[in-house]
Amino acid sequence: MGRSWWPQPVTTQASLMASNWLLFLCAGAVVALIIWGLVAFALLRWRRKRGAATTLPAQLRTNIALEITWTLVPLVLVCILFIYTYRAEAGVEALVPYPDVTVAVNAYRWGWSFGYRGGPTVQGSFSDVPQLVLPRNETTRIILTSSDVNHAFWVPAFLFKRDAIPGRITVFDLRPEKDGTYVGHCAEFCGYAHALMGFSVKVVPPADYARWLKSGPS
Ligand SMILES: [Cu+2]
Repeated sequence: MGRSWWPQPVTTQASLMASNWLLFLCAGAVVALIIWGLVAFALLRWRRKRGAATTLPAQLRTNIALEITWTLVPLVLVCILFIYTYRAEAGVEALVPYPDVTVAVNAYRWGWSFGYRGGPTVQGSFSDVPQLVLPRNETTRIILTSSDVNHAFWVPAFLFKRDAIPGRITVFDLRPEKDGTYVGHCAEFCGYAHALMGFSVKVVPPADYARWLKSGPS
């Protein structure tokens, strides 16, 4: 698909977030167009005529119908956005009963370890950041924690970020739908080498993943 100015969701969960974002964008654009239209109309319709005296226009006091309208319309709009956001987030948070792959992700100062259930544990270095390999169109359960301070697991292409908190386990599912290599990074300032705390995610066909799991990381 190539580079795009529009975020291209890579996981099933990211698609939910992307469509929710699109809904907000459209709702905001419609509201902006109506307001700019009304402002432009008022500016043009009631601007002072050349040479006309400066008199104040008629001053209105209360207009119950108007007051109710401009209270109810935003209220209804916010309620609709709330419901759709709630549904999108519930979809992102949902856990399948039997994930295909389980990876224990541990964040530490300053790096990541990826421990595959029934497979290797991968750890990297500053110059050679670790890679999280995931099978395409399968659900991977991530069990996230930290062994020292707060970090955050962030993969921009997945439109997803979660805090890694010491003493607490955070569980989520990822289902990538597109092969490729994606950038990941710690998104919680955690000390002087925070900027070097990167990783990458490589999404591969399931057969390649099975082969990789057997032979271990190269
Ligand atoms: Cu960190």
